[in-house]
Amino acid sequence: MGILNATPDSFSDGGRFLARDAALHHAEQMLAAGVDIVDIGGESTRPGAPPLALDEELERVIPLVDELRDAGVAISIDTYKPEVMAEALAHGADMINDIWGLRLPGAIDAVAHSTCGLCVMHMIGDPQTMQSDPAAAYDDVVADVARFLAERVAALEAAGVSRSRISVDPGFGFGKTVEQNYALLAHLPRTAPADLPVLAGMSRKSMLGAVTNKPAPERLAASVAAAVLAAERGAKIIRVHDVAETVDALKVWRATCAAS
Ligand code: 7PM
Repeated sequence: MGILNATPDSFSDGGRFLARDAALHHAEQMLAAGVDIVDIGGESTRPGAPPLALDEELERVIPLVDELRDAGVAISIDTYKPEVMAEALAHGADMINDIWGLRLPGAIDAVAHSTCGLCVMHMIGDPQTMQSDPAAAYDDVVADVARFLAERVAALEAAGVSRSRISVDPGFGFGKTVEQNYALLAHLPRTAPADLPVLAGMSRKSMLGAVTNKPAPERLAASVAAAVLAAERGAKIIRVHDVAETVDALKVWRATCAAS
């Protein structure tokens, strides 16, 4: 899954992909590099970031859905707003990726009657408050995340959503300490119901900066390493900025799997 920022204030792309043409160019590069899913995000979820107005998010996201709908790639929408979900699905989006785990009022209703794929992510608090005291937020981070994700899956199934549509994500960097993020990576299979695909998103995140001592633009090698470690632990979808490099690394991992 390649990240397509339709936001002017993302911490690692610094607004370079604000312009629609630039976003489309970026999408084409990801397609050429072998991406399977393009994840379009209109709102930065940077800790402390102000929420984006609905109209503005729609204006950033929907034209990209229209442009990429027939490009031969699955389109995912990174949003927690039910109105954006509904509008993107009406325009042909294939998947909804919600950092709020479809917890906001109306979110489940917005997706229940479609056949789109879903990603349910774990997050404690909200993007403004989640890093306030992550160390104290869990008994056992792996068990707590697993319980949360199982509950969200149950809520979706109770609303009539088929399990076959759902993927789950421990939410790296969303209200976790560095140690907690690495515990989730180390024990990735235990964070999720065994039958559901796991999505892992660590690309350029601060858990990588914490051990390499490098800023976001210099976390490529660390991001690729994290992607391979997640794949090795069963992740089926890896959310990344650097598609070409990650695809190469995963080819090496897959060739090794095939030989073992
Ligand atoms: C600022 C801070 C900008 C954080 C962007 C981010 C995930 C996601 C994001 C993830 C799923 C980023 C995050 N992260 N969706 N959306 N899983 N499913 O670093 O880990 O890309 S936004």
